[in-house]
Amino acid sequence: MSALWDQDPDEFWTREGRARVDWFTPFHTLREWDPPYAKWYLGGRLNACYNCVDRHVEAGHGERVAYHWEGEPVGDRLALTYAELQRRVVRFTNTLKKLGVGRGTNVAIYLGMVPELPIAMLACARLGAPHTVVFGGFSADALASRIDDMGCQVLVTQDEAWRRGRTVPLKAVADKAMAAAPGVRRCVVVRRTDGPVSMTPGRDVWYHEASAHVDEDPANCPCEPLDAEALLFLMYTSGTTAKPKGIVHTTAGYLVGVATTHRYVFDLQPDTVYWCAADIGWITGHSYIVYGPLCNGVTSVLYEGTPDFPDRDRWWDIVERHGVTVLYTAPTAIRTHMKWGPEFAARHDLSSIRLLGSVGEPINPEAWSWYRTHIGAGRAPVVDTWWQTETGMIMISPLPGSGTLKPGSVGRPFVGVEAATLDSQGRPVANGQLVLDRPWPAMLRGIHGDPQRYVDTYWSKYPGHYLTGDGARIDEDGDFWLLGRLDDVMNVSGHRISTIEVESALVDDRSVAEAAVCARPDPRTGQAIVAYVTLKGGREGSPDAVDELRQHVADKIGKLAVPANIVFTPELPKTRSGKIMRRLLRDIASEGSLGDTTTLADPSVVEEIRARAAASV
Ligand code: 6R9
Repeated sequence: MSALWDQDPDEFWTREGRARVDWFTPFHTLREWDPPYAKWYLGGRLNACYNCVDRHVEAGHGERVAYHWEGEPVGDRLALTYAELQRRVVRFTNTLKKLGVGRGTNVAIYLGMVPELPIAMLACARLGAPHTVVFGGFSADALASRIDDMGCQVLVTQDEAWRRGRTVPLKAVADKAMAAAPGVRRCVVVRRTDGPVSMTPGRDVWYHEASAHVDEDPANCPCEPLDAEALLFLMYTSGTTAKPKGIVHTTAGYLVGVATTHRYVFDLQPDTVYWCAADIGWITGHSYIVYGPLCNGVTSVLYEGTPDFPDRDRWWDIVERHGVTVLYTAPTAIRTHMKWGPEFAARHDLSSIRLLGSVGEPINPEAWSWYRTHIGAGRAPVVDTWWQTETGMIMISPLPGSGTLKPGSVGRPFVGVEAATLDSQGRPVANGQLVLDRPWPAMLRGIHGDPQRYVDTYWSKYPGHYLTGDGARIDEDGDFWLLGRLDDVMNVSGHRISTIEVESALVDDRSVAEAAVCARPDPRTGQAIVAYVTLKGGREGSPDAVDELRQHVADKIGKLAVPANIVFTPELPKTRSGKIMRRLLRDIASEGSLGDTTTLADPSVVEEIRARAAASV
């Protein structure tokens, strides 16, 4: 495989651009780079849905399974072939058309891991209607702000989602969001649990009713030929301010980038059964459950539930039944299985597994070894893949069969990716800020509605270099080791959450005077959120106050952002110029040494907080 790395990047991406994707009009120019803006495959016209669905059917692969869908309730399953996927996508597309969706209509999708989720995304792509998928764990406020920011006119949701045998009322949350974001004209509701929902006449329609008499013939529902740079979707992600950023991904470069990396990193073979156990609501799911695997025409598993329902061997039962050959998941999930013990995996025959992947946060060597030993029978390579919502595709990763794998290292940059580590002066060093130096096909095209923020966030610290926000070390062999975020972004169970976003949610509670948030290491979730809170009027904290604040953060952002610890303190440690000393709070939370405290305005505050932190829940 090392031959892959030796290729000229432009030749490589030209060839992959032709090989991975079918074009309605071929591209004439590989790339235009007008820093910090890149365009790829200029002049080309294509459709992502056509490439993910129709062409496979036209090529005679209609009977191949696209998704083995596993519902959370045991036995609730569906083998969706490419032909059946095509019928369902056409049906969804025609239903959206009836509701006035066409090229350029923005659509928000708030669904759990049901087959209609990829189907709705593909229907949007077929029409040239950009989508934004909002993870089902986000709150009404978070959903509303995304709908508003993108200007979505249509929302697709479901009655309720299954979660560990209970139901989560997605439509009720969507109702609240639509009340706060009145731009939504139509809401399509997929029936899943048949639980109670309220429908607003004129706005809300049941999908099964609206689609009842809709044509399923692809011949009458052509895929729109779209410009290579047509907006495919926005994915909102946390930055270093309270407002999430709408990361812009366009059609051709994104599709070629994810299909190419998916093919090489996961060493696809004709018999590959691939399972990425992420949620489609995150970039990992977009790139490596939907667009990459479908573009490559592979068979994937799509699972609705959690790893421990009804028992802790659920994943391994799925692997065994479908003969999964490639499994791609996050370190936090691996550590959870590790905590439960290897006996659950041992109940099943996992001998089909050939390759294991990891993504989302640094994987500690213990988890890496456990994964390889207990899931990979001690022989499957583990590829640790580094990338971001912004990069769209895997950027740094070992390639299977290309040399020794080092537990904890993400290996080397992918073909055509130039990565470096810089010190604060911008000089290359062995251990520093990870930057990317050359445009790649799936790179973000900007932040929706905020070009200045795009420049400020990624391109101003080191002009000409894309700033990842991560720290990394490069060893003597040129292998990369990721060291975590260097900015105010936390990583909890592989989910990106900004400290400022959580602080704003806390301060929004009427009882809170001031709040500071940081992360501490956590053996299972990687990081856990610690909040230091000063209540108004000198009030002391109480267990009720803790519950209230946790609920408030869940309402403002979602349960994923709820602090693990809340430390009430009469004062926050500040510099003489009034800045909160976050580093100090991080040190306290991590029970590390406190370092330099000489700039503190009132040193006694620290001891007080330390004592309270030790006693916090
Ligand atoms: C794909 C995804 C991106 C941030 C990234 C980094 C962390 C992702 C990693 C990793 C170490 C890996 N990250 N993969 N850190 N090793 N293999 O996760 O996107 O949600 O945008 O998060 O996640 O800190 O900057 P996203």
